[in-house]
Amino acid sequence: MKITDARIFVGGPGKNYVTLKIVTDQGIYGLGDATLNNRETLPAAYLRDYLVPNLIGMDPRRSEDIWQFFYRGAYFRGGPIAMAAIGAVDMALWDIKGKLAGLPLYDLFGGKSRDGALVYAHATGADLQALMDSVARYVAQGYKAVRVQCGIPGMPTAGYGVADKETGDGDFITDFSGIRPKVEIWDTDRYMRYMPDALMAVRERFGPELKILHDVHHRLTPREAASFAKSVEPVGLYWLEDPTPAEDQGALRLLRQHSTVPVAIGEVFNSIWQCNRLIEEELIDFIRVAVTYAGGITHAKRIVDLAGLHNVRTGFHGAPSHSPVSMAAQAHLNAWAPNFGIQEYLVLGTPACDALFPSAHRMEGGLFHVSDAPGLGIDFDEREAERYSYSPGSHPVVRLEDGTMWNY
Ligand code: GCO
Ligand code: MG
Repeated sequence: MKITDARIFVGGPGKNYVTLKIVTDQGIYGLGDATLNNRETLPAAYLRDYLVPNLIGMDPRRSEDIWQFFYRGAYFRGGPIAMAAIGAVDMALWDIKGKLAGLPLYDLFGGKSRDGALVYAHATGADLQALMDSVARYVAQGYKAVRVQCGIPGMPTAGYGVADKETGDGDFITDFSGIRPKVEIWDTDRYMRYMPDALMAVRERFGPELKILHDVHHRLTPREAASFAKSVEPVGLYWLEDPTPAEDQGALRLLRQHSTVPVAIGEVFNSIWQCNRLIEEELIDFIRVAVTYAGGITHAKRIVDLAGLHNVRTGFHGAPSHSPVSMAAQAHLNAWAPNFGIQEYLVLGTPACDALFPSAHRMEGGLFHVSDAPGLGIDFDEREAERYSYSPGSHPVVRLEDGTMWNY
């Protein structure tokens, strides 16, 4: 069996999805997602210039060797761009493998460990009242877990994950448009004073059953994070996400010594070497990698297995940055993983997305039900893709009030 063609598409409804389609001499094809938010042209170029020319003629069944060939063979290994490109190839090869076997991927991993996978949605509000309304809408739809972010009185700009206007459904998506980033101003003291009470107010309004998550988005120092974690303890959070910038694996030791709040980190990681210490020292409770830029199913599964040895559960990244292709890959891992925790969920379900990526994956009652079609169980409509093209974007940048650059 041989790979005869590999095509890359960039674009999608409101997003620059990077979709890879690998075609074989047996008519079976596989799909992969290399979307890297606001740097989408780079994994696309890495695929086009380096990986695709090598893929032609390879046996697609040898997904492990192909992964090693591209990873070890690069000499300058890793990084989000290369790993997103390798990740897309890997997903597509697993998709082909599943189609060849006539089995959904979860069966190749070891079979289903659960029927539906718990997901969480993003609730947000410019103020606490708007946040409450947003949470109420998700609860009414059957969500059992909700991430909550809200505006802070006196904060110069809206802050991470916060609606700066009435969005109607409360499902706020950051405005990434334009190549020059928008500037947000951040004030740690205001955040630390206000947010614990706001989170407690959500707990009091919605009761003990709702799983409440909160994302600090890398904004605190290790000492601040430890102090913040202590102050939110009475809320009973499901998790506290990215309390500190993720590069420093030692930063969470202080938090761990002072608090038992569950910690989730890892959406920016692209290698097991960025989280092995966090996992082995049991400094975290949830690992947040994404199959996209963590090198595909082959590498993400290694991280999940290591995590399982240390009581660390999964909480895969699922921001709108990911196309339904990598969300499908994660859905198969979620169905199988003995140490599954929760899945962030925002992508699938819009009519435009469903038209571009048809599938039988479905959400019901706050649970994600994976399709039992062979492979990833997702398709890609190339004619529909012709409607979309690349549009440049940028993450906002963050400064303190005196102008100092801070972490977005
Ligand atoms: C999350 C993330 C995202 C990121 C985004 C950056 O928890 O969902 O923090 O919202 O900000 O993926 O591109
Ligand atoms: Mg996050």
